[in-house]
Amino acid sequence: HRDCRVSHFRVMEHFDKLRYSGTWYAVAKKDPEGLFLIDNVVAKFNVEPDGRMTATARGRVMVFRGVSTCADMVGKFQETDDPAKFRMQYYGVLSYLEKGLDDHWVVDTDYDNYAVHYSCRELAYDGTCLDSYSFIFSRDPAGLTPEIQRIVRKRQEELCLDRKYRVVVHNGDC
Ligand code: DAO
Repeated sequence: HRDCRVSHFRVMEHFDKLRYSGTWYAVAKKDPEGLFLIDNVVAKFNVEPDGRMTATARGRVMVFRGVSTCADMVGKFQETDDPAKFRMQYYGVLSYLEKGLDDHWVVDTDYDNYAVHYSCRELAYDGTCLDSYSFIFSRDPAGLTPEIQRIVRKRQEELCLDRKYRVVVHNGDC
């Protein structure tokens, strides 16, 4: 029987934000309620001189009902007791874009090929997640090797999100 309580999910051990920095292509995504980032999603993580992690992301986003555009988003990360668990404050370069404060957990990464991200926006009374989103990131926009796909699938199951992901296409739209 699987444990789907969010506080019991395992995240990356000894997370190293410097090795994590650089460009990541979103190759798959589990959407939250009211999806925002649609496709062509590329995130660039940085470590600022003061040691804080920041990110910029570009991609096709939903602006309002059925209308999408390419947008640049900015994320600033607050650290927590767990080095792999951040609070991410995000906003759009243009004021009408979505903004908010989300959990940003690095569940697993080998730094060179793949990363599994997770964010729960709303907990249920039993500690499971009511509204989550999750990105599968790849260093290579062409995707992940079968060997790494097996690792990623395992993590998706552990997050109780197996079969909830869709492919994020990169077709040069943004
Ligand atoms: O796509 O539906 C959704 C939720 C995503 C919200 C976060 C978007 C902003 C990301 C900022 C850069 C960090 C990768």
